[in-house]
Amino acid sequence: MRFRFLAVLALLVGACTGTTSDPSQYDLGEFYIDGPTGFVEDPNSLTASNSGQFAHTIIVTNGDGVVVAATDLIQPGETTTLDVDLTEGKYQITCRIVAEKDDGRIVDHFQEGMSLTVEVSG
Ligand SMILES: [Cu+2]
Repeated sequence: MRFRFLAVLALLVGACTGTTSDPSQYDLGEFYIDGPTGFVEDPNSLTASNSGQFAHTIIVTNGDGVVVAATDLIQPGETTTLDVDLTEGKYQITCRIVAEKDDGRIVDHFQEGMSLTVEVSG
């Protein structure tokens, strides 16, 4: 009887420590934002890691285009956690860096593809 109880406890501990990846983790680079596109409830925070060679940002806008959360510049190799308070609805996560290259060309990270639509369903 005692042995069976220990076996059940071991299963429960295994279930709790089975996942190590952050479910609200986003990866940034040139020029993409990779990460989850749906949440069943407010994730409370988003984590963004910059795997690229340029600085990036995470800007969260709601369905009306209003900014509801934003990071400062995230330097290459850095990870930032952004607190959010998201009600049910669709949001857009974007990087809004607009930089001028040495040759005078303007690079808009949003237009280059750093945009992701995320839905909070409850
Ligand atoms: Cu960017």
